[in-house]
Amino acid sequence: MTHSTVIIGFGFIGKAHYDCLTRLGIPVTGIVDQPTEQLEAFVAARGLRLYSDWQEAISDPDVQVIHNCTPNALHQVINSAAIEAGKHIFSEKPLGIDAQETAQQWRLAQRSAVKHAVNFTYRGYPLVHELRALIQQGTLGDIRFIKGHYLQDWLLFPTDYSWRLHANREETRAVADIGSHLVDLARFVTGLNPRSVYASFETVYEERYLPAGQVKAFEVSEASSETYPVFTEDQASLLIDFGTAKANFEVSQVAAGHKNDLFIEVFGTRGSARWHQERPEELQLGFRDQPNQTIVKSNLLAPTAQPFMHYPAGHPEGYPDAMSNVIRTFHESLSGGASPFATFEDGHIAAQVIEAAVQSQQSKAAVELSESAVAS
Ligand code: SOE
Repeated sequence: MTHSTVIIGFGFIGKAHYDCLTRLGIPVTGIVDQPTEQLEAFVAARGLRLYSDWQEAISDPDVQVIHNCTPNALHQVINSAAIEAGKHIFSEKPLGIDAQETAQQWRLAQRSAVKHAVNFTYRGYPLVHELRALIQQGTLGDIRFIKGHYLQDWLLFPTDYSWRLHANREETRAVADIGSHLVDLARFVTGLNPRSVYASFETVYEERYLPAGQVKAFEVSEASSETYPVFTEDQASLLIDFGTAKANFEVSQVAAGHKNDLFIEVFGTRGSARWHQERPEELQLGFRDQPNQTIVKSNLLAPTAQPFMHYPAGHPEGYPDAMSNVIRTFHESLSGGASPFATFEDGHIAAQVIEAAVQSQQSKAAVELSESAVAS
């Protein structure tokens, strides 16, 4: 059974959701965004409704599912209203701008019958599920160390522009935008939960240049000579205590040459495993007492990984496929499907790590997470 779905926010990520939903045959019935000529033509050509605001979409009785693709500061208010209106909600990450916002949403979600998800896209790759299965089977032994990075260079120059750069002092940027993925990925594959965080942030450019004209996501735009202040971090180092395993993570949006370089390596007492988002169909295993191996996507993957591949071995699948896998597992759950996707609880735990990182940066000491993050 499919559920009629509205996308709120139709920028880069909203359009990506639209593509995934369309591919999955899930009926998108409407969109909420500023009514430009281009958007009006887009909805008219597809017979979609263009809502004047998000409140109108959420109060529409014909809508069953909301995809919230708005900027971070709007996640809480829209997600909460959707839950209160009894709509299933698939939210972009981070779930909120701080752990208070995410705790409130997680509490609301627990009291409601609606399904809730946060778009931690990297859970949607078959080799990530393979890594999780190998760890669960004990192939790597006891997990003792996790090393990871998420490095990008799209904000390397002070003339590079994104709405994310206007985040206020209370928000984080690189850590919330991409560090949150790394934290979620580590939790997902190892099953371990973060306990404390030691962090060091750096803002390379405290002042940047406004763009001269309209900006398109991920396109280099011309800069004006007008400057604006930047309050959030361009890069960060995080030491996270996952209880029986320690983790060392690097996060940067100004790392020259790195595009969407998400990497994780998990070290156990019997072996290690490495996965690299830009080579998503390979998983490298390392051993001391047998030859190292590279596992590639094929129908020999674990049964839990196979539903995440849709083409035969040697036919590469990537980011849009992973995102559509995550969206698919969420929509399947509306009819009883049980494949794991990130829920508001996972979004809240990621937010607690981010908040602890901010506090650690300020206090220059490790910060413990509250009990609720380590309980599950
Ligand atoms: C930009 O940094 C971005 O699109 C993130 O917002 C996404 O979450 C990540 O998957 C790719 O990079």
